[in-house]
Amino acid sequence: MTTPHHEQISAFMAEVAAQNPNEAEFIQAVQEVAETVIPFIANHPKYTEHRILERMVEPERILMFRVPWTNDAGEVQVNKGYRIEFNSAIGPYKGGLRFHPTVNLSVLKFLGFEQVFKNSLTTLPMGGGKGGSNFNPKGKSDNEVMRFCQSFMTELARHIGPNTDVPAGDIGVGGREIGYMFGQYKRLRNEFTGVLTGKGLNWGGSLIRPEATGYGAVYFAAEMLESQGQNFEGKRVAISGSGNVAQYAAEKCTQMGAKVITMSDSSGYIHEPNGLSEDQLSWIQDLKNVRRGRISEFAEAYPSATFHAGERPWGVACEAAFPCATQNELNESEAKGLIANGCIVVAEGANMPSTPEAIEAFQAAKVLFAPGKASNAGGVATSGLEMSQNSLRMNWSRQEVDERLLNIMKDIHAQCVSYGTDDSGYVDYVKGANIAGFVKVADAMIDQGVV
Ligand code: NDP
Ligand code: 2IT
Repeated sequence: MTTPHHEQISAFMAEVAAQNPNEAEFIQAVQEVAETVIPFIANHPKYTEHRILERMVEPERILMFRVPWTNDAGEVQVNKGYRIEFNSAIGPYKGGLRFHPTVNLSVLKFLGFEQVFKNSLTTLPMGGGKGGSNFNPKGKSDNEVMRFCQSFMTELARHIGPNTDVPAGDIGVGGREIGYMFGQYKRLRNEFTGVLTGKGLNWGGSLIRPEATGYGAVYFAAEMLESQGQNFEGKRVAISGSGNVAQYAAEKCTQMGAKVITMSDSSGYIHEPNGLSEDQLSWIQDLKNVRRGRISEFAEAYPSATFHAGERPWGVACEAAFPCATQNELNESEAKGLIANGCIVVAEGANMPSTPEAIEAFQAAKVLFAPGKASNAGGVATSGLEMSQNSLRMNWSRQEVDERLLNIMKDIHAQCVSYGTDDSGYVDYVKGANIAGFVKVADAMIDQGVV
């Protein structure tokens, strides 16, 4: 890429690459920020003087620990545990825990880095962090998951707290895992406190938190469409994933009059050309959240649908796409296929699901493209609302939380428009989100001195 600041960006990235070898995902996430923020900094020398970006790419603290546990056969198992406390300039470290065999330092550093910008965009006082383990919950019994979570929390509890670091869920960590970890924290500390978010409703959780990431992504996409005088009515929507984010993105799209024609998991995607009905979506929620089965079973239960083994859903014709599974799950040729098939809006529910080349293709075609750090911020924003309710020792109604979520997503959209609109009127939401997220954290870092 050639910009007036090409040399500064290259020099900065060469240093980041040298300092963080073998961390491809982390470097990818930093590169995207550097390309948009370095040209901005060039006109705001205070950020250069205080070496803000150089400090922001270095996590404040990285914790790595052993997680030993025993399986149901009584055999000793061992996994790696991590927590990356990335930036606390504007609030306690905040961000999810991911349990997946692909978890490593690079993946968690990319997620933690993006979380800093995302949390800043929510308008709430939250710093950024991320953690997790290479533990694979698939195929494990509830008792095995419980023993793993208890062992993981036995170490993590030393480092977190409601005013220090507040973890939540991510891939492989949902209500069940948060429950086991909360129970162990309470037992170790003898303290009932809001140390985790995504809690159960009768022990400190917030209404709408389970729905928030998916709903928020759809609210954000609706704002983008509205800016072009459009809405979701009758639009065909392709969604990847079938976990927490995907399920509630599908629910909200359907409520807004769209037809959700695909969902997926790591073994393939299902295509339901008529659009998923409410009953079919409930069936998928039960399949994934209760029976913990595979998406292929949907096509066996509903003959109107087809299952495409080993494929991703981006080849279907649709007007809107929500990648809601994992990083780098939508590449350049898939992006070009979506564009050729008439896709006009893409909102990332997952973190960094589009490759840099895919993003470039979307932007070149003037597709409405929202990066995850803007469009999936509804999850952590509602975690912030859960923290507020815990501090107040009160619970807000479903309607109250949903309205706050909607307003936060509108606010994030406005911030992106404010920093990302080019001379032709096209909004570069990547640039807008990166600069708006950066400014708030950077100014706080300057105020707080060299720490
Ligand atoms: P879940 O564990 O609930 O669901 C994950 C889904 O993605 C499953 O369908 C899973 O399929 C699929 N998936 C995971 N890894 C891969 C892979 N390597 N290849 C193909 N498919 C894969 O996670 P969430 O829904 O919570 O998270 C999904 C994404 O959204 C992640 O990027 C996460 O970081 C992001 N996110 C989540 C938030 C939240 O509040 N939960 C908030 C903001 C972003 P399978 O079951 O086969 O593994
Ligand atoms: O990526 C994310 O924003 C999350 N997994 C949610 C984090 C949170 O603290 O709710």
